[in-house]
Amino acid sequence: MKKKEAWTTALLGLCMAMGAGSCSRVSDSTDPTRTDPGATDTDTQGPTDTADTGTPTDTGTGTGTGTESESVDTGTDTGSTVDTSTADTASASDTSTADTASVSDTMTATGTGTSDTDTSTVDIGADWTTIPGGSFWMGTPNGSCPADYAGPGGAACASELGRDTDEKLHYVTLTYAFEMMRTEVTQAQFHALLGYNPSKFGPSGEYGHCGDDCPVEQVNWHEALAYANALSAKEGLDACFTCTGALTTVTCSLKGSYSKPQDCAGYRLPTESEWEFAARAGTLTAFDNGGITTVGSTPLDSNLDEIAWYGGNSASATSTYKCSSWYPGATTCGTQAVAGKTANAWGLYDMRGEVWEWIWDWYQAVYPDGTTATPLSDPVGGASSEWRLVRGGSWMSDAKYARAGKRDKRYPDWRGANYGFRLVRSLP
Ligand SMILES: [Ca+2]
Repeated sequence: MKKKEAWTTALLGLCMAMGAGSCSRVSDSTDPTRTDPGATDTDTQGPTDTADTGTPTDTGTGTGTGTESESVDTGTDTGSTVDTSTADTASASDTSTADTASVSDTMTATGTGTSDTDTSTVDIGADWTTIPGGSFWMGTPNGSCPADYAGPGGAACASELGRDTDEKLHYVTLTYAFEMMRTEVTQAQFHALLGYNPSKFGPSGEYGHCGDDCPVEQVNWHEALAYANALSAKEGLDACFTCTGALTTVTCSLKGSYSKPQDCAGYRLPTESEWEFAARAGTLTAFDNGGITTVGSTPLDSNLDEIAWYGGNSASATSTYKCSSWYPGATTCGTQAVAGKTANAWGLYDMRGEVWEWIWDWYQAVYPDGTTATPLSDPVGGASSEWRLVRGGSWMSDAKYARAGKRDKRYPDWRGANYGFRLVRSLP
């Protein structure tokens, strides 16, 4: 039995196409889990592009016999081999002169429609799961919980191990049903619709090829919306976003005809509450299969190990990303084929770990209030701020970052080898 999506091999693309500045942005990370040996910035969360690898150029204007001043080239690096062909879709051959991927574009099927031929080796049955509306406690216990808190300890709750202060407990109601991808968007899915694959674990990626069924990464928030629009178009649904530009330089925003993303019938990123509701799948523990026992990567957290690829178990023979300091026996670590761990009760894979998942909402440090008597209804996050949310932790995260309530934030144009996404769609 095969999945309904079409899968295919992919091309490559690198952060370098965005220019050195984009790649070396100082991080807003609150997750100092890992340091990237190749990074030129101060982001301690994920591997980032090593930016400009050009040779130093002579910026001196003078001539003669004096000492020539050579400065490091900090200009925009245009040496990337990103495929910028806009004609590279479906069965069309790749005519981009910039495409040096070793895998030629020979796919014959595209998209994730139900009529597509699936060549994936990963079989999870249905690709989407329907999540009815409902109410839940969002956030994590801090040692002093509401009288009717239904989580561990009730009102006498203990503070969750690894908790951060921006995880205030509040009661949320989602008044609508939605469907959610059971896995993160894979490299093959992304390439099939948008015609490129920027993954650092892609066919010609910096860290070795994980495979077509591994999650696409090195995509920013806007690229995730562009993918959502492409899927909506393919399936005859309204595109939720207005996008300008293309490929790695695309910029997207919610169509003006919608006041909030849930009102659109097309594909989109999940809101923060949708994501946490889905990740918890009816549970109130740190992980959907139980509590957290270890904040770091070692010793192994047995609950998390069962459901997630994280910094305590993400060994990968195809990866060149060194991780010997993470846990005993580790040498190289990286992304893995999706759906390799146990799904949660609602059929969702890799909600913890694998790649951080882009969220629709702007980050707001303090959640609005919500009680069982007066729930917060269908929230969409804060007013415009600097950061969009990311959720779930990644293959390089310590265990505490994979907790259901953990929140982190990134500039919308951030990209890294541990950032990907999955889509949702509001159901009528
Ligand atoms: Ca994930």
